[in-house]
Amino acid sequence: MLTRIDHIGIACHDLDATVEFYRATYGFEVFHTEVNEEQGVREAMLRINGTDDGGASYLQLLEPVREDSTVAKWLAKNGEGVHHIAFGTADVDTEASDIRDKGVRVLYEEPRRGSMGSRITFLHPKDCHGVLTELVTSAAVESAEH
Ligand code: CMX
Ligand code: CO
Repeated sequence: MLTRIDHIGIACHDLDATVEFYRATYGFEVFHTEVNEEQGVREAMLRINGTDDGGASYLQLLEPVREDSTVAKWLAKNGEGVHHIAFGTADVDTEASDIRDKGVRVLYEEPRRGSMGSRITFLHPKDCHGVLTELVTSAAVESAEH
């Protein structure tokens, strides 16, 4: 079961400037930052709402750290903007396999490491009416269940 919108991924050229826009305009503060080398991004998670990790959702601001990263490629083609949406689930492995069985391309054989110790995978945008879709099981859910 997909239980919530975990985050919206937004691609930007300048992470610090984009973080400052969200702070100055909406009052959203940075909850977490990290570099994910595998994904080729430096990212800031801005937490919105929710009183704990189970209820919150995030904006994930993404700046490429390599020319050949997927986000760099996307920015060169589209400019800044919404890059993907991410649904939260307690069990990304089962969700991914159920969705694969429906004929949607799941990009990774096994979920990979995402923000804040989460496990993530992606569905091909061409199989999702143009929306790059991520499935996420947060570290909080993982540790509560295992
Ligand atoms: N949203 C919607 N459509 C997208 C897209 C996106 N974010 N990225 C690519 N596409 C479309 C392209 O427009 C293109 O369509 P056309 O053929 O009609 O022009 C098609 O998909 C192929 O795109 P491409 O530019 O040739 O790019 P690739 O096939 O090399 O890569 C994808 C596309 C989805 C496989 C790749 O971006 C990917 O592996 N994404 C998952 C990983 C990721 O996005 N990581 C960054 C975020 C990390 C995080 O969230 O933690
Ligand atoms: Co994401």
